[in-house]
Amino acid sequence: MGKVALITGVTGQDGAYLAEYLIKKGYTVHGIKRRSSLFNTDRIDHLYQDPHESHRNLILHYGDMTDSMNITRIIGDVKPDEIYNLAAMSHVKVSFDTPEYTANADGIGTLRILEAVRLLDLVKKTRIYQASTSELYGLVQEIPQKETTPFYPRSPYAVAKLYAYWITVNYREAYGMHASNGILFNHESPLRGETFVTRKVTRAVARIVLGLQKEVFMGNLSSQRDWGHAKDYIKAMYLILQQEESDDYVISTGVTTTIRDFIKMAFNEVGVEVAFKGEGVDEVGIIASIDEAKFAKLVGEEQLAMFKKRIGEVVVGVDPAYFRPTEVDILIGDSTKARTKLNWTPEYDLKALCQDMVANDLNLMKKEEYLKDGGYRILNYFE
Ligand code: NDP
Ligand code: GDR
Repeated sequence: MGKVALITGVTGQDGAYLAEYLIKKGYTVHGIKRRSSLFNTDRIDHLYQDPHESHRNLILHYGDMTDSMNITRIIGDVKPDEIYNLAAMSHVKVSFDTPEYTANADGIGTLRILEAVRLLDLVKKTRIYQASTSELYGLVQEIPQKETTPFYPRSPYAVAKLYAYWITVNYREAYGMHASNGILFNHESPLRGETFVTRKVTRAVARIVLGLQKEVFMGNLSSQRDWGHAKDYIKAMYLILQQEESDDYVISTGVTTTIRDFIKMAFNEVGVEVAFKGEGVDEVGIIASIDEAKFAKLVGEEQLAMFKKRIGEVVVGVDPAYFRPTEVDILIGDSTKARTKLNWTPEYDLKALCQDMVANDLNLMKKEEYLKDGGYRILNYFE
């Protein structure tokens, strides 16, 4: 018999990759999905099986991290070998608008899982992975950040995740639970939510070169992030739960890059050189030059003829609406512990990640004709 895993947040970026990975390993995966007025299962539709099939390896349950009884009932029914607690209100900027909800879902939500496992007498059976975050380091006290670096959270999201981190450690120490924190640095992919910075950029690049959008407005261009590929990071989650002893691990690439440089990289993927000039809210990115052969091959001859006319024009602007009340300026992780103890090594570097995301969004935007206006407006109001 294969193992049974329960994934909260199965409809999210990481939940989708992890579900696929575990199913391939022979697991039966149970996923918790919130009720929504639309399906919202795009990321896992390829894994979906009709409930009438006799041997399913993906089973969905309606649930919510804010509902203790529901969480306890599902864990009691499923009796999983492993729980991956990935569900969260995961957008840092939005957490300033919804701080109480964020504390409830991201902080107390984790307690609900731990307490359910304890009350249901599953402590010896069930291992728990908690999705902790590099946002815990916030106003960084050390560069690079590792497991022993003190935390200094800078958003309601990070403060909620700080509670989740420590309650996980506490239940491990108090009750001998196999409960571990993965302190994951930013990880992205073609499945990344559209309002996180990398995906906002790769979508915008695709739309701009296809002539669907003139310009993209960004927030703080100078912050620095250590970005990896979600496909590599979900493997670390799995490895953490396969260890005999539970423990906490930093998962990162060890390379940090500014938002500005990521924008340049993304445009470069389609042969466009963007140069930045000006400062603060007046900073702009302009089209400096085009590698015509590359652009024509990837985007199209027709689009090249149009885009050449835009050399010298602005494609990136700054809108202070996207600034955060308190910012995390720089993140760079030291994942030596995970690399030595878990034998974890990422396959993707930032260039390969960026290439994957731009290629995906280019294909998508070539199809997504209906997004012509709506997609652009949504991006500008809700990031
Ligand atoms: P996503 O935002 O893509 O996915 C979050 C998931 O949580 C979605 O399935 C969402 O459901 C679900 N969810 C949100 N609120 C609730 C709730 N109240 N009850 C039940 N489910 C809920 O996040 P990622 O996949 O990127 O991240 C996974 C986890 O890892 C999160 O906890 C995040 O905070 C953390 N993390 C992420 C990092 C990253 O760089 N991606 C880095 C470090 C930590 P719905 O689809 O309905 O919105
Ligand atoms: P982050 O990711 O806050 O690090 O949290 P995000 O991609 O939202 O921001 C990264 C940095 O980019 C700057 N930025 C912008 N961000 C967004 N979203 N939109 C913009 O227009 C923009 N312009 C500049 C931000 O200010 C920030 O400095 C992510 C989430 O996945 C968390 O759940 C996770 O815990 C951490 O990564 C690790």
